[in-house]
Amino acid sequence: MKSAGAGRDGVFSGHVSDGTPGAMKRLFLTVSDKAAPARSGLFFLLSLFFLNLFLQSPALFAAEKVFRDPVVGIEFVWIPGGKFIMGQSDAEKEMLIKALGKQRYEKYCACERPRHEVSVSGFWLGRFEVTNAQFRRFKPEHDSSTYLDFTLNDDRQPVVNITWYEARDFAAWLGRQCSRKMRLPTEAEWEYACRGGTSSIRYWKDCEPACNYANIADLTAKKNWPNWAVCDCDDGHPVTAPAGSFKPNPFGLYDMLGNVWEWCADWYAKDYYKNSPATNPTGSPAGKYRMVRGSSWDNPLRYVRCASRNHRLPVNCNYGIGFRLLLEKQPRP
Ligand SMILES: [Ca+2]
Repeated sequence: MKSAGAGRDGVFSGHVSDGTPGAMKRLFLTVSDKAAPARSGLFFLLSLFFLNLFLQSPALFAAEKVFRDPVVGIEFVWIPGGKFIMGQSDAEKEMLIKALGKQRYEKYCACERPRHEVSVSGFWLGRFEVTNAQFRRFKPEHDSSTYLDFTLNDDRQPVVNITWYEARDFAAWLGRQCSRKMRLPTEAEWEYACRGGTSSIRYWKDCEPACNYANIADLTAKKNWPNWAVCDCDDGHPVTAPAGSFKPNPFGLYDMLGNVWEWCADWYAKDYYKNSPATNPTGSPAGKYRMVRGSSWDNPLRYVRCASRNHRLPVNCNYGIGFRLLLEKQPRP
């Protein structure tokens, strides 16, 4: 704990663990000169009482539960388990058919239906997409390369041009270093985290500019590539943006939409939603493609949706695909 100074109005701040590995709770106690008599034993006892009350109320601090791995420094946010409606809504379907036509809709977007209820258990998820600097702790020689004249390789940009296998192996490597189980999220975990309790197409309101929340194909991109279909707003980034450059979703996760597509654990199967288990679904048992979710810096708004599904060969390296890590819940000591 540290204080802003004794004998004047100030704020004490510090971190207190609640026993969950890595779960830290930030406490703020304001102390005023007017409260000088309160240095008495009565005040001390009352403080202890309220401190204990806070510690007994995990929901109060749910948004503050964070685990930072000690090797690479990836910050994980606790995502409490729950139920949600997974998949594309009727309104979304109508919008997509209007934009793409019935044939292209069937080819690219019909796999996002039917909407169905899914339950997921709680887990920790990377607050940000894994960056080049973090990935190079695992593979120092990795180069995310460039897109035309623009670098994709700065330390704070999300790592790209990696295969699904490299993303999986990074998770296993870091998990071993930390004696924790880390992996890629399943599609269901990813979409649940992306929605953050919202049921709309995106985790922001339709009236808000997408460029406040996501790095997508925008007016800055159009300055460089006039033929691109772009969103009518300016996010300031022609290619990948440094991780965490935009507003977070309600779970405090950044870049769940936009910046880069994110490798997920599941195999792709077009009809999977018709048969998906209702609890912790893990995708098709076999397949040819692995799932990617979340859209990237070169996508127009119709791809930028929590329900949007895409897939690639696991050996594919792409300038628009990266990943974020999931840390499995640890048993309490
Ligand atoms: Ca952009």
